[in-house]
Amino acid sequence: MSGTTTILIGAPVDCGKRGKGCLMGPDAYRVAGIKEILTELGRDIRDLGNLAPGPLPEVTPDNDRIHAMAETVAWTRTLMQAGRDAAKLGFPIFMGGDHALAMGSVAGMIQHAADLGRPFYLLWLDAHSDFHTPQSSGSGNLHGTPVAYLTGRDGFAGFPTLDHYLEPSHTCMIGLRSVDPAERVALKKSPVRRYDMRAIDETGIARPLGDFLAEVEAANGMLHVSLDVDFLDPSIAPAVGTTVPGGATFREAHLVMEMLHDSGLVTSLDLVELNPFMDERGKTAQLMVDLTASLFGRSVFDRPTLNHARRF
Ligand code: EXY
Ligand code: MN
Ligand code: MN
Ligand code: MN
Repeated sequence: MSGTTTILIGAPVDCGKRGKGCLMGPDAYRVAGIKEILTELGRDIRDLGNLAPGPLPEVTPDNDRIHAMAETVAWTRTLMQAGRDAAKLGFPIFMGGDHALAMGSVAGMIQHAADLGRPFYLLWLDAHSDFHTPQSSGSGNLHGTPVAYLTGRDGFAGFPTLDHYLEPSHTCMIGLRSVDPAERVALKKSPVRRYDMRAIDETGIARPLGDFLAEVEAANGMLHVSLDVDFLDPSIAPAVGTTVPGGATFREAHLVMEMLHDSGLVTSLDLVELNPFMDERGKTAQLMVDLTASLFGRSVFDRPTLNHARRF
């Protein structure tokens, strides 16, 4: 991980679905000690506080199922710019907020990588593929659409047009276990790499991640990690509105973060979908912060010779 400056960006986005509570996420991460823990690991922390969306645009949703489109567009613009600015100074951590925030955070990181002339890669750790378009979404909840938007799929009229989009083949989804039929059809036609929980059961989580990291490293890519709370098994991470049984275990999740640290490839991070209103004495918030600590190098012993981009 290059440089030591880490920029905390509070993104209390709560418009990506109907159920409320993710707006409390950024403050829960602060209460769980994100700044102190990363400082102990040698990072220089700047906390930008909680951002607010810009003025609401006049936009007409494609259909009347779509929830809070204007607010989501406003957040996308705000986070894209804030992320692009922050990335020039250090490593941005977007503290959500629901997963709709990734429309802006990842869009900003894509433009930043393009500014530097480097390829951009996305690791999507989630029970869901979030690959709906506004037309295919049955719920109309836009937190189920960011990967479709970022890869430039049709159907996002009214959302910011991007100078650069995400290459579907540079996207790796790990943890899938709730993919809607329309998403499955679209994914089958796409080179997005996708690993469901059965694949993890069969090979372990290190193999698919190691393969992806090796590709990012070979390309000298920049890697953004988008960590959805529901990637984790609900028994260890109950504070999310979209729990799906059979998620990543405590050790699988930490191993992912430890390998990401060892790779040295990660340049930005989203922490999304935490709903502190549903938490049990802060345990999910604490786990998300501890996983972030693993990503930033917390370990029992140093492992200076390991490089997980090559090992698996
Ligand atoms: N696929 C479902 C929908 O579109 O409503 C559920 C999406 C949940 C999205 C969460 C954040 O990962
Ligand atoms: Mn998600
Ligand atoms: Mn999810
Ligand atoms: Mn390529």
